[in-house]
Amino acid sequence: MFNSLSERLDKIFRNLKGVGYLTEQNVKDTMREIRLALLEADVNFKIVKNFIAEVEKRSMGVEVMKSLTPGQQVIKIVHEQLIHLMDTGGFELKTYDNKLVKVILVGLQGSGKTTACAKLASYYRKKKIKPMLVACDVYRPAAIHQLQVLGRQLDIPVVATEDKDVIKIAQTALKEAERDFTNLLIFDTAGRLHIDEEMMNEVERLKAFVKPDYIFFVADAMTGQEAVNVAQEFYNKLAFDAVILTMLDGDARGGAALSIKAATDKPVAFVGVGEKVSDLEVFYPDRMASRILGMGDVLSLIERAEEAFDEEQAEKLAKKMQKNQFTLNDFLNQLQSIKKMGPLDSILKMIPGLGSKLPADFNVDGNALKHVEAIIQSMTHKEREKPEILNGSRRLRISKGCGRSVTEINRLLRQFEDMKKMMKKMSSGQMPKGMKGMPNLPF
Ligand SMILES: Nc1nc2c(ncn2[C@@H]2O[C@H](COP(=O)(O)OP(=O)(O)O)[C@@H](O)[C@H]2O)c(=O)[nH]1
Ligand SMILES: [Mg+2]
Repeated sequence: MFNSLSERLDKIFRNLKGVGYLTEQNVKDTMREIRLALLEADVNFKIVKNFIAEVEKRSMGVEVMKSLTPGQQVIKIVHEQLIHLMDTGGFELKTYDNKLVKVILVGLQGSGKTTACAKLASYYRKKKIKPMLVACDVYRPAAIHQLQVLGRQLDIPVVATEDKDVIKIAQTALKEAERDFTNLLIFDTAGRLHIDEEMMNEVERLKAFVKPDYIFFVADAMTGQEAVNVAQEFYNKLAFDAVILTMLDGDARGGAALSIKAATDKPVAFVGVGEKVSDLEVFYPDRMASRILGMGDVLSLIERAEEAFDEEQAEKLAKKMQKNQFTLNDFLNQLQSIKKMGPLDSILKMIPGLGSKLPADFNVDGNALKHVEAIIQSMTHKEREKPEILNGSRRLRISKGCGRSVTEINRLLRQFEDMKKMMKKMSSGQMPKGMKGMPNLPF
């Protein structure tokens, strides 16, 4: 899928190969190509404009990672930006086994609503939820029949009456749902080929009466630029909660997936990937971004390069440890990048032969860490590089600065020295058996 877009980007980045660094000009050239590719893939032009501006801004400011080529660096940014654009913000259709949740599906005719109703019902029944379907597409007898067939196939009840008024059908459905202890009531509605006042008003009335917990807008991934207008009109009238994007198994282009979220700020929650009732998947922006780029190999390469980047840094530190040049500044840097790089234990694990010898319960107390950080931050740069200059009056000043006692500062410095000695020993291969000589770490 998304063939043209992925091929297009592939070609652009092939052209970028061999360029040593990202200049203003080659970022501009690349952005022009990406803009064309996205437009060709039917992404709405306004969304393309914002997207490009954002990617360009990020590309210009960024330092090209040593382990990436400039082309890969741009792909990384485009990929991240695509994910950002399609972010679901943690959207989830919440169901309960002791409470009724009501859902209405809306969208144009042929977008896959009726099929999606059955898919959703089947999906949630697997989660021990009791679904029921409601046929509110009163204009086409075939549509009612279609839902009934799907319901029979799944052994899920379908409410279908002779009424021509959707409110009457909904009334019946709500009663039956209550009697049946249903947890999930899914309303299928009529769609037209184009936006239509009458149809919109009908769904609005249904919404007012049913008071649904969720409204899903069902969109065909094959619809291009038009998807944005349709989504926006539906959103203005009905304020839907999320999108089900169908036909993603076909030759669909990227447009709708990218555009609807940006236009309505409502996330894609599910994707339809086939005609069978089991062909429903939860939407993952990162997977979709990878599919849009069609560059699985390149992306995994980038991931590996990023890991290598972390390892590079860690190796530098390990060398410093070996040479006994590890300072309080390095230590502070480590503390501060704990979230990103993993804590000191991960650095220690980088030292050849040590990783397997660390005790299993080797971990770090978050609060103690904050105190250590505060103490080091109250030192001058020079003090951190050469802690031996820390005399009594300096220690008193630091104590006042960080609100920790001098005793605590003394303990930290003693432990840091012990730790350094230990690191040197360990990294030169003189590991004490079973970590018996392990000093108390400052946390
Ligand atoms: N390939 C494919 N076909 C689908 C998908 N969802 C629905 N369809 C088919 O698209 C056609 C229209 O679907 P339908 O549910 O009747 O659309 P509605 O008019 O919105 O209710 C039917 O032939 C479905 O089998 C999908 O995700 N992939
Ligand atoms: Mg239908």
